[in-house]
Amino acid sequence: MTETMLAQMYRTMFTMRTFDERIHQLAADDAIPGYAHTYFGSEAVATGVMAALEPSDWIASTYRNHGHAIAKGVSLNAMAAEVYGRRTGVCKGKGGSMHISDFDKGMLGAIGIVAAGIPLAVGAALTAKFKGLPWVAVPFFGDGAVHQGVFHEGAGIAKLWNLPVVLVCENNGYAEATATDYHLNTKTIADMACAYNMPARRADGMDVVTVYEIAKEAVDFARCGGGPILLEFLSYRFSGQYEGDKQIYQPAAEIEEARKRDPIKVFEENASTRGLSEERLAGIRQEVKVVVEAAFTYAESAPWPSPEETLDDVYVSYL
Ligand SMILES: Cc1ncc(C[n+]2csc(CCOP(=O)(O)OP(=O)(O)O)c2C)c(N)n1
Ligand SMILES: [Mg+2]
Repeated sequence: MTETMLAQMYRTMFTMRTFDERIHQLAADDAIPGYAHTYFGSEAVATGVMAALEPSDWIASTYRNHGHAIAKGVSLNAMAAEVYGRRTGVCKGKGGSMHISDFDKGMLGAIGIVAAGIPLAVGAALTAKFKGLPWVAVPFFGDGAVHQGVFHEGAGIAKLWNLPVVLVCENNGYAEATATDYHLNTKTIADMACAYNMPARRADGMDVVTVYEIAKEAVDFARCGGGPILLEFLSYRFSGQYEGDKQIYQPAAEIEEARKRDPIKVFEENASTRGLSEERLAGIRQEVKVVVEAAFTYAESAPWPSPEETLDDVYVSYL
């Protein structure tokens, strides 16, 4: 892996962290409408997987989508404006934090309904197969999503039709207040793939380089006609389920233990052996802070949609 690629990964992870720290504060101040969900603890997953994708590949996401959107290259200004509900938002202010989508960047959509991104990505993969396009489609979903019917429908049909899908499960230890160990019937999520005769990998989701290497192999496999594959990455949800959740069900010692493997810290600890100096990292952090701050400044003064536009782009017109 080149120094430029590693530096870019650090920049992406630090952008996610800085963006969501701002969201955390805005939600606490009641300055943004609607629910917000932060991605603290899983930054390495979206970053590593996206580094293995081509710009023309597709992803689908969840309400916890800011990290995915940032890694897929969605404009920070347009994301911040969206969170504020402004007209210049990426969905013209109609979606808010939970529903960021940008087809131009291959971001099919973030959806509040658990697991609902899976069939969207499988659909994109079906299009690729029909049209002979070299796309790979990646739905990101949580550990809780594997109990939804559409996870099984998506996995089943993707395998049956040999579609280029890389199913990426972010096992962050909790589905709302329920610990993963408590809600799973199988020992691991990766184990579920055998029901669909699908290959699977389970790996550390805190080290971005590990995530990248595993994702790259899986993406190449799917793109070359190998069919779908399930990846389970182990991370940890440092934040509550949503902004405002007090996390009373997550033991303090468990959070503290998990924070020792904070993906940004893990990267920084290994940076020098990977050829990146502390000065280089500090420079990246400085640049990121300026760019993220500028995005929120832009958003705060962006125009509101007018009342007449309320229903525009909400419903599809086939006329
Ligand atoms: C179909 C559906 N059922 C229930 C909910 C309520 N809900 C929102 S988030 C969530 C937990 C999902 O956990 P997980 O898939 O592990 O994702 P995480 O929040 O940990 O990223 C639930 C049950 C929902 N949004 N959609
Ligand atoms: Mg979860």
